[in-house]
Order: sequence, then C-alpha cells, then structure tokens
Amino acid sequence: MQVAVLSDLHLGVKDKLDQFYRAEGAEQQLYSLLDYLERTVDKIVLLGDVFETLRAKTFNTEKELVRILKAYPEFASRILDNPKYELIQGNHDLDTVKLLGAKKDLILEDHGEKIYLMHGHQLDPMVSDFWTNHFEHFGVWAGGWFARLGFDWTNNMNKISKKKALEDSWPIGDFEKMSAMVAKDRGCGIVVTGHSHHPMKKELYGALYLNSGARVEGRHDLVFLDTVHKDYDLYKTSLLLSQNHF
Ligand SMILES: [Mn+2]
Repeated sequence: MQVAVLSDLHLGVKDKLDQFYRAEGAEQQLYSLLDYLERTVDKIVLLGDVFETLRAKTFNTEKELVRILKAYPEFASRILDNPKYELIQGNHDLDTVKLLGAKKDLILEDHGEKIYLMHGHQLDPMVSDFWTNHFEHFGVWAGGWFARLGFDWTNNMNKISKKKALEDSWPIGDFEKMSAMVAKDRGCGIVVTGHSHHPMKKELYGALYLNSGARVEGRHDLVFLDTVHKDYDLYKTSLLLSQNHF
C-alpha cells in the first residue's frame, strides 16, 4: 500500500488572511500534486487543519467551514467524491467530523506494518483540554482581527518555521515523544502527525515518528509511506521544487 500524507493547509476563504492562498500559484500546485497522487497512490490522508475555521470574523466555525468549502469548490469535490481520500480532524477544523464525516484518527495495517495517524493536537498540552482549547480559539481569532488591521505576525512566524524546517533544526520535544509512545501503546511501529508544522522523520522509543509539516505560505511538505517496500519518506519544500516532481 502506498499512502501520501498532507496536513496543515489551513485553507481559508481566499482573502488576505488565507495563509494557503496568498502564496502565488499554491492552489494550482496543489491540484497538480493531487492529480499525480490520485493516479499513483492507494490513499491520500489529509491529516488535519486542512481548513482554517478559527480566524473567521465571528466564532461560528461551522459556518466558516461551509464558506471555505464554497471558496474551494474543486478541492471540496475532490476530497468528498474520491474514496482515496481520508480526512482527519485537526484543532483548527474540529467541525469536519460533524459536517464532513472526518475521523479523529486512523490506523492503517498492511504487510505486517501498523501505522497510527492523527493530527496530534490531542497530545499538545497547549490545546488539549477544554479551557485552553477555547482560549486558543480566542487567541487565533484575535490574531485574525490584527491581521485584518495590518499586523500579521503569522507571516513572520511562517518564514522562521519554514527556514527551520529546511535546515532540519526543530528539536525533538514532548509532543514528538508522546506521539511515539501513544503509537507503541496502540501496537503501531510507525506514527504520523501534523499540527506542529515541523516536518520530521525520527526514530523515537523504537517507533518511527513522521510529521507531515505544513502547506501554508508556499510550503509543500509531504509524507510518503510505502508498506510493500518499507519506504517511509519525508519530502520538504525545496526538494520537491528542485526535483520538479509534480
Ligand atoms: Mn493543528
């Protein structure tokens, strides 16, 4: 089985707050990649935070998700009509479970390999419980309003994050360690998360930890799993672009 994992697109409503769309050509590049993946792999897992529902003008995240789907009709019909896609919930698109039938996590089993996939916010102490979750929503929402007024620090944060991702300089923290432990606990030798926007591939506690990074601001991180050949690869922006794969 061949599986591609993408996460953290944070699709918005194609306004200036849309961290995916404001990278020039991002939408067309994404569709070229999906065209290729739909032809070649068995499953395309969208590992959470596919949609950004927390930066809406109001707190109505369900309505915002519907607006986003309407802003990206081609993307919506691809992922909802093609059974190759597996949609997993993230903390910025919690309503995908209720509105789109997304799953909270997924275990894939093939050729003696068990792979655990989750967005990962469940293990993030900053957003895991009810109160901090609601506080986080307020923080992201307030950030959205600052951005509308011209102070958008996500731009800068994304640039720093991208540089660290390419230099592979993100340190291993509790989040990655806990992900590996949870996977082992579920009898899985491989675990894939998104959430941190830190694309990564590390052996931890006898499990292989992979992070599918992000696709905001022109980033093109991708995890590729091949259970037949036991190839588990991480691709990052520069690699895909320089090799001109898609
Ligand atoms: Mn997240």
